[in-house]
Amino acid sequence: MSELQDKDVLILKILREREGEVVSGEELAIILGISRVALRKRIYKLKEEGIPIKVVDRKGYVLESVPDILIPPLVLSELNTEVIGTKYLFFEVVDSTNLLAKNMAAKGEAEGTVIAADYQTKGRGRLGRKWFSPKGKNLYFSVILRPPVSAALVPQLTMLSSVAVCEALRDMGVDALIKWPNDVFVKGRKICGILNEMEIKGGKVDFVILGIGLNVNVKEDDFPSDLRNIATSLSIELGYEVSRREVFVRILELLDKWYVRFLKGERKELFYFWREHNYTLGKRVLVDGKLEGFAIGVTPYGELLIRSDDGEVVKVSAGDVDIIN
Ligand code: BT5
Repeated sequence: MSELQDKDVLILKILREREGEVVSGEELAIILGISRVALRKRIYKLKEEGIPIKVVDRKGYVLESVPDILIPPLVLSELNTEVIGTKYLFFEVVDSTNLLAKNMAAKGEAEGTVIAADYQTKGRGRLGRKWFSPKGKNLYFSVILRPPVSAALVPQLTMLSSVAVCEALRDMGVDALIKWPNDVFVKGRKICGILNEMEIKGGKVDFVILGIGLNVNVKEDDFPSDLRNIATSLSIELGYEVSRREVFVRILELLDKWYVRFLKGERKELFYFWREHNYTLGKRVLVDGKLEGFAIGVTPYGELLIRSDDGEVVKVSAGDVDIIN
């Protein structure tokens, strides 16, 4: 976190700890080690960014409520992680957070940087498909990682992303399951899509982008007709509006937890979680419209094992899976 961001985060932490109470400018300025004029400037900037801090004449500042926005000082004031979110950037609109993250990573942006947007004009799925990304309702973000592992282990990061999202949703009481290789489903409908992209340089993994799109507050009517019967959102499932920021922070914290374990080589639990909350295993599936059989397992490298009707077991490392029953 930059020093500039640091001070804004601290202001918000203090005001939020004492929500509804007037905190004097003098006290805040002393804690932050800045002048009262400099403090005032920061407060007005935070107000411009959408945080409703009330200035009480000659008394100080009070935060009465916190809106559901994703600006860095607010997100960072709630986030408790080791690697993921060490730097966080938020944009009102981008073409695709994955494209932006890829460009930034290619220019050397550090591991752990998170890039989010309020909406995307060219949200991307796999194989050139589109990701429906309306404004102000959902989460669209990308994480830059530089794992010091061989490319063969990178598919485990897809597992890791879907596990983190699935765990966050299950903690909220939603019956989320992981559909191989990169989706999170609730009651047979897609709630989250994950697009992980890898760049290799000199035979080594240069960076990996984890791109996550989660439907949070879209209503059924908001979906285009082709998605209405196959997609869902947290608010549809829970019956109430959900704080995007709360879910975002929780997912980042879980990504961090699983990533730190991954780096230490502790991958068994990830595998167990992935298997236990799996939507694909044990089902009859059709892969890429041509290979039909039972999904019987997954390898440590994230490949799906299909037993076809003639008894042959086939490993699939990428593809689209339709569940037949
Ligand atoms: C995915 O692709 O599921 C990966 C989606 C990743 C989106 C995130 S958002 C942040 C980051 N920046 C990006 O530009 N992308 C990532 P795939 O498995 O190919 O699925 C795409 C298919 O999902 C589409 O063809 C639709 O059928 C369906 N779909 C599109 N938008 C959806 C949505 N919002 N909710 C549910 N399903 C959707």
